[in-house]
Amino acid sequence: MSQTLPFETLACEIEDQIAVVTLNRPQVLNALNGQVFTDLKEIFAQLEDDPAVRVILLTGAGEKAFAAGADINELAGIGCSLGQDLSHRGQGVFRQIETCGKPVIALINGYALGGGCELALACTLRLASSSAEFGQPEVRLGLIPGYGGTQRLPRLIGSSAALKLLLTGQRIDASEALRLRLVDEVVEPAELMARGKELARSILAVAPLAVSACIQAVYEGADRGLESALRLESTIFGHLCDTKDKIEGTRAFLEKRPPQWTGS
Ligand code: CO8
Repeated sequence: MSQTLPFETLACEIEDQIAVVTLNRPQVLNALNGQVFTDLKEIFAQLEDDPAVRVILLTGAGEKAFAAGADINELAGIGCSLGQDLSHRGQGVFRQIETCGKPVIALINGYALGGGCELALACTLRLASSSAEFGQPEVRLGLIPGYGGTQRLPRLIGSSAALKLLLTGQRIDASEALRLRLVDEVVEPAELMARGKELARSILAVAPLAVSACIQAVYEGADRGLESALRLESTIFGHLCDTKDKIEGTRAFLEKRPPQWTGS
């Protein structure tokens, strides 16, 4: 059964444990204004708490854009203090998405520029349509990324490749984004949603607690030195050893049957 949740700037449909969140301001190429951040914060809080949702797909309405960045109408008049506040608020929402404990797969259906590219970077995985374009054009507006782009982009693709994008503001196409490992896969536009759902289903087939544990180990470990990160891995591994799903997963393998996960 599918469920639809209404929001002013986005749509959300939940079906078969997969939530599809769609940024819905196609008339401005899904530019991210204050209301989008309010709605994203609310929907991700709901999806995090909803046991019926295990994978989240995030995309943009229309055929042109995932999101063409922060809404430049809102940027035009702001000064230092408000700029810092808005940057901090947006970073908080993107961090909430990154740490919601469920895989969030960006389906990048068109322009992913500025804050739109930063939003994709905050997702767990990125699939792009072959028509997608990426860039951090903030320098062309006299700015830098303010929603985490200067930090997540170099962590994902390396400092040098990231600085090339950040310093020039140039756009790259989907095949170049794949070459840089900015995205994980590129598919034809008509196949993007189907491929996203297929990937989501392959995650749904494995143990739910192990999925969130992988995400936690990778993200928390990345902020630590190797020794500390390895201890974190052992700690999380040990906790999983006490779960019913680990008992079920190992037993099912030995009994040569499919496992029945309970998420406990
Ligand atoms: N903000 C507001 N409106 C936008 C935006 C945007 N980012 N992008 C497009 N639009 C609007 C256009 O103004 C236009 O509106 P209208 O029809 O009323 O004129 C409509 O969307 C369609 O756009 P275009 O006519 O420009 O479409 P084109 O196909 O000709 O061009 C582009 C598409 C290349 C994507 C072009 O629209 C463009 O360059 N957009 C701006 C991209 C950009 O610079 N993004 C970065 C913004 S800055 C940012 O993201 C900073 C994030 C950190 C902020 C931290 C604190 C607040």
